[in-house]
Amino acid sequence: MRSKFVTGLGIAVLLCLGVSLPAVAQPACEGVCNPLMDCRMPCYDGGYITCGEYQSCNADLDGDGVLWWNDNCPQHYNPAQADCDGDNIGDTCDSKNEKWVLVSTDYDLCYIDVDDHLLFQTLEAYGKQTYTNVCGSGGTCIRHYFLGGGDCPRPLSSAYCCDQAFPEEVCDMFLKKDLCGTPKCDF
Ligand SMILES: [Ca+2]
Ligand SMILES: [Ca+2]
Ligand SMILES: [Ca+2]
Repeated sequence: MRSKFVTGLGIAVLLCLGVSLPAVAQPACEGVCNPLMDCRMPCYDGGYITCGEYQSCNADLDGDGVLWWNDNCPQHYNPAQADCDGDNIGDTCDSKNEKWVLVSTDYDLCYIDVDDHLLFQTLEAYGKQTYTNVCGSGGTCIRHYFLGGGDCPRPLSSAYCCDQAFPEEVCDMFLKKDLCGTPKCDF
């Protein structure tokens, strides 16, 4: 009882004299600090500091005035932060800078059986849609769109099957012809 009292009294005296107790061990700065780290992260580098003092946290590595966390191209100088397609990757570093806008729809220029099932079971008719890219290098692509389909008895001719599922003029226009055009859209 007496020894505990003496120990407590000793710590109280040290604190009153402004003597610091040993700090809790911190990880080495070089081990924990990087451009993605919170600048308040405490670490050890010859003294107890933070990643901010170590100058390796949430940095503006490309010097465009936007810190790493907020920079949509953290390793490319792009102070305007332009992002045409709105995917939070800046135009300067966006490998797929695409925003496709539908510009026209046609009815009569596509495959009627894109899956090649015409002689077996299924008819599928497709029209085409033309898209243009309003971002980056621009460009145009063509996309199929589904018009309709129907089942076809196996022994009947493909032309007959088509006429059963669609108006004759539709079959005449695009039976087994892929006139959708290229390049095909990859979406
Ligand atoms: Ca930056
Ligand atoms: Ca940047
Ligand atoms: Ca983008």
